Amino acid sequence: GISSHPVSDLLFKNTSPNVLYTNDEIRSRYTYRTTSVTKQSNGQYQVTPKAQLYDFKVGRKVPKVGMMLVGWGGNNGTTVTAGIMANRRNMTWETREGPRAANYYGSVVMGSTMKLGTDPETNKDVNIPLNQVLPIVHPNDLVVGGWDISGMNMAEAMDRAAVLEPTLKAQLKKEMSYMVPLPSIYYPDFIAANQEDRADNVLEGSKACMAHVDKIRSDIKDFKAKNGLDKVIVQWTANTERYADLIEGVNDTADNLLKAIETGHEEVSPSTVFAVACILEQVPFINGSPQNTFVPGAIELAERHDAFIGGDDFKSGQTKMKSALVDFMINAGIKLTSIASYNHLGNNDGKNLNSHKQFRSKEISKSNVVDDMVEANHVLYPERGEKPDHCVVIKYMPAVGDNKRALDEYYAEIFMGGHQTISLFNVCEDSLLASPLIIDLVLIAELMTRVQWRSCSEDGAATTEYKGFHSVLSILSYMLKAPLTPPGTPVVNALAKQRAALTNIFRAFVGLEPESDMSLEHKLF
Ligand code: NAI
Ligand code: DG6
Repeated sequence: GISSHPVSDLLFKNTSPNVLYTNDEIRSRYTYRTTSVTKQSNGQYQVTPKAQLYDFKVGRKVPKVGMMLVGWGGNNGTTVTAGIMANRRNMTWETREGPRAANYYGSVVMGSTMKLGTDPETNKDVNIPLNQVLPIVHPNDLVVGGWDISGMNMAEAMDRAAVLEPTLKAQLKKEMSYMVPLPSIYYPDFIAANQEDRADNVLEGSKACMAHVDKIRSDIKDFKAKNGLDKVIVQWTANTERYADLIEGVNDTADNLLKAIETGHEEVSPSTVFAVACILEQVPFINGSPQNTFVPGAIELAERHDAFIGGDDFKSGQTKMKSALVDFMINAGIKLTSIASYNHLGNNDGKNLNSHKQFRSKEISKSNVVDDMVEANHVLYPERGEKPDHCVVIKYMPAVGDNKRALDEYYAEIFMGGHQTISLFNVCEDSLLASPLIIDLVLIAELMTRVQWRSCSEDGAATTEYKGFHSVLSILSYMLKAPLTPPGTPVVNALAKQRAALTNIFRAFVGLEPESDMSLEHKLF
């Protein structure tokens, strides 16, 4: 039953006997209902409803958190840092369109709401901000730091990025000029050759070594100590790297990967070295770029250390739209037959992607994002392996800077051999879309470090010890183009499903049923 512990810091209280509020935790007992399906020899499906009881507990104490970014001096790094500082100080600034004020638009945690339930008196839905469902860190309280191979201070780097208004930058300039990225590791073979001229802040050595792992670990420890932090989350928002070759004996297992780092194998990328350092330090590490940072050995290492990892590649403009639109079309019974995705951009990301191997990493992450939706519909796509043609083009056009242009044509077959063509022109201010995702990834990853679960039998007796979620945080999928999932588990790209998974898991932690949108209360009377 409900304890007498204070719930006054929470926006709502669940009166169910399945939820218990203690000083330190919210505990819920939750029945997870699924459907087991087996195909009989006569072709008929046998369907069996299943119910599994779980206990969840979520720590209520919101910790002091540091966010360390790899690639801090880049467009995303400078923009998210400036954005947090501007919000923290409630800044306003003049633009030619009038005054603007700091906000967190584009953050699903800070800017969206979730239906809590229905008010019986008014019969209307009650919606609450997503960040009020559970105790979540406020981004204004994040302490930001990180590494960059460019030693430019953050004020100058913010100018170089050319994203924010001069009137805002002027207010942030002084404080940001004292922020200087830590030296980073630079293995030139992994990013485009055209990045070499900014690499003036690098640690000695041009291939993987344990000294680099140790240095990153000590940077994290120092940052934590210096700022009095309870936790640190690290995120890769540095340049897109080329894929690392997957080689047996090198990066296929945790032990081989550690050995490969010790012996300086050339197929270990900087991002994998960062991931390994964070895993060993038990600090969550999220990859915001498309390369295969999480080689099998890195995933095994994370599992071994119960460390959280998440990735890959922020899903900001074009792909977010794609994973909503394709979901709509295919679920509407419309046969999508081709997607042509063209984009040009003029920021440093675009410059780096001008190089073929780095482009290839991005092409892969942008191309696989409709596969699950297509595979789920064998009515429209009856042939094995049948899928829409999908082409991704990226061109570097310096003049447009961070204002990426994304042009998409969706071509579909409709009733009786007809066609539907949807053309989209999406002008995405790239770093302004990516920055709130960086924040969401940190806030949700941090929350997951405070969640524990155990299984129970039907009579309610615990059958396992409490432990954390699986190391691979697939709950972060909504923010990512190529979601990493625990080995052997399916990838979900459809945007609505990703959001439902996120909000329904949050609901389970506070003893609420998944939102079914049945609204029977408005239909049965
Ligand atoms: P950027 O090029 O402005 O910033 C990247 C920064 O990383 C640069 O300052 C560079 O000096 C630094 N860097 C490169 N290698 C490094 C290393 N080994 N260690 C530390 N720093 C290193 O790029 P931007 O626009 O900030 O994007 C960052 C990444 O995020 C790119 O990989 C991009 O593809 C990815 N991304 C960006 C999205 C967006 O909407 N802006 C969306 C999806 C992914
Ligand atoms: C060009 O596509 C450059 C890329 O880095 C993208 O800007 C970035 O991955 C965001 O892509 P999307 O498809 O999520 O808008």
